[in-house]
Amino acid sequence: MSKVITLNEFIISRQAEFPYAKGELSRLLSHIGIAAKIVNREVNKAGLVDILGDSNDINIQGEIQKKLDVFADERFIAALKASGECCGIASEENEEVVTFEEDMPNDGKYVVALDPLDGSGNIDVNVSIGTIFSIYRRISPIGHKATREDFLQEGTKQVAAGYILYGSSTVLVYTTGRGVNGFTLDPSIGEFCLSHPQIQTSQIGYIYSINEGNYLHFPIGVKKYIKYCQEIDNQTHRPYTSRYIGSFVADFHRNLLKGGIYLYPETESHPSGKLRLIYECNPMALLAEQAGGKATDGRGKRILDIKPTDLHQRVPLHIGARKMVELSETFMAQYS
Ligand code: AHM
Ligand code: MG
Repeated sequence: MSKVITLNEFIISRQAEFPYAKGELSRLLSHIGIAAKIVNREVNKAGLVDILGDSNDINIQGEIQKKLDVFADERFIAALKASGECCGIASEENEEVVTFEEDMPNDGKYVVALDPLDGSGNIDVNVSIGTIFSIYRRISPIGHKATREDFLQEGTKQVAAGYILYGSSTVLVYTTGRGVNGFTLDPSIGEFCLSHPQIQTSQIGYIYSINEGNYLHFPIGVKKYIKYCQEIDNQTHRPYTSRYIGSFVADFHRNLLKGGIYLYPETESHPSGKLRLIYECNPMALLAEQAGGKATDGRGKRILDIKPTDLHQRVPLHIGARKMVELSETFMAQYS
């Protein structure tokens, strides 16, 4: 029987890859793993407990009910704080940077950007949802509060990124810039175990993922690319399969393993696309590139090279198999 490698064993075994590493990033990643298990527990019993109400609802005990995304946000913030290595957090749930000024010395070297529970529309209907995280080395001086500037760094500066998918099983996938590895939670022992070592994605896939309900509002280049995906051509395995869950983490994970492209282009209601650069697109772009894929804004700009100007900034996204992303960009260049 082959030996099971747990997430913590794996993190520690990889620490030596970083010269002068003192284990700080390892500790941070381990704490993310702990928060993931706690959130997973709540996600799994979401249908049983009264946790799905509005954040402002008062339950029968007179307590304020928390929506699962607020709960996840609090859990991840608590875990990152407990690690002692993180001095600030930017999250989809919080307008401003979260810092720990009162009771922390602010000597953590890292900041973490977070979408604590993505795919919120799927929470109460038992469809996969996920957490996305992105870790940067702070640029503000150690000992002071983290600043917005710590988060407004290009995606190329990420030291680690990953996601947790709460699906038919719970999977944690992460990269520290040396390949992508995936771990599946074994509920019987409560550990994430290495299940997908060194993930590589296909150069060309046969799945396209986009919310086609918005078709009329897409740029012409995207419309033409969708039509290309739907055309019949045996040699290029077309028509491709259309798959869209509406949970970015789940759609990305499927395409990463099976080969495909995910698109969220600009539309009338979302003129810069819908997804957020700092805590949705950048971490996934790093994972995609590390797995041999590609991520751009559809107009020739690499996602990881965009200099963010706002914590919650949105950006159009074409991500996945390298050749599919490149072809979608060719259509955009020609028609849009
Ligand atoms: P959220 O952060 O509010 O959950 O929104 C992000 C989600 C992604 O998970 C998903 O890919 C996308 O929104 C779906 O959007 P749409 O319903 O417009 O297709
Ligand atoms: Mg989100």
